[in-house]
Amino acid sequence: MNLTNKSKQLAYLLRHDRKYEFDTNGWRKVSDLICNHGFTLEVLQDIVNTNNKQRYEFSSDMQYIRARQGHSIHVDVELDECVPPSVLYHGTAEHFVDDILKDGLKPQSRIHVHLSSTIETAINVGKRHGVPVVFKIDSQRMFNDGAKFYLSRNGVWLTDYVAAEYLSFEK
Ligand code: HQG
Repeated sequence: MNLTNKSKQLAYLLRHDRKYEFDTNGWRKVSDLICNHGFTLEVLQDIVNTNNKQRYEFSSDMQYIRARQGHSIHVDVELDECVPPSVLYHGTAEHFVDDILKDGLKPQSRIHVHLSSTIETAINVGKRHGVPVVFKIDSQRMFNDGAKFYLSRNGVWLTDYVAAEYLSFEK
C-alpha cells in the first residue's frame, strides 16, 4: 500500500474508528497502529511529516498520535478558540445547496462545520462532493452575535453551525 493510501487509512483510524477507545483528547497509541493495523513507526513519521494538510501530530513522547481536526468520534482535540477573519468560506456541492439555504450549514457526521480562509481551498473541499459551490460566511457578524470559532493547528476554521442568514454565494 502506498503512503497516500496509508494516510487515508490513518485518517479513518484517528477520526472515525468507533471500535477503539480513544483518550479524551483524541490520542491513539502508536503501538496499537503498529501491532494491529500494519503501520511501522517510520511510515507514521513519514505521514506526519509529509502530509499535505498536516492532518496528524505525535505526542511529545511519541507514544501517541492524533488527527488535528475532522473527527466524527467525540473527542476534545484542544482546539484554540479564536477571533475569525471577517469573512470565511465553505465549499460544498450543488446538490446540497437547497438544503443548506433552508437549514444552514450543519456539521453532518463531523463534530464541527469546516470553513476555510481562502476561496481556493473551499473549491477543493466542494469538489470532493460534486460540482463545487462556494458559500461566503459573514463570520464577523456571527462572532459579534456570540458564535464561537476555533482554528485547528493545521489552519482549518471550525464552528458548530452556520445559520442560513450568514450565508451568501461567492461568485
Ligand atoms: C454538507 C476534508 C445538506 C456540507 C476537507 C458538506 C474539509 C449539508 C457535507 C473536511 C448541510 C458534509 C470537511 C445541510 C452541510 N444539508 N448538506 N443542512 N450542511 N452540508 O465531508 O466540509 O481532507 O463532512 O456542505 O478538506 O466537505 O479529510 O464536510 O458538503 O476540511 O482532512 O454536508 O474534510 O478534510 O461533508 O469537509 P463533510 P466538508 P480532510
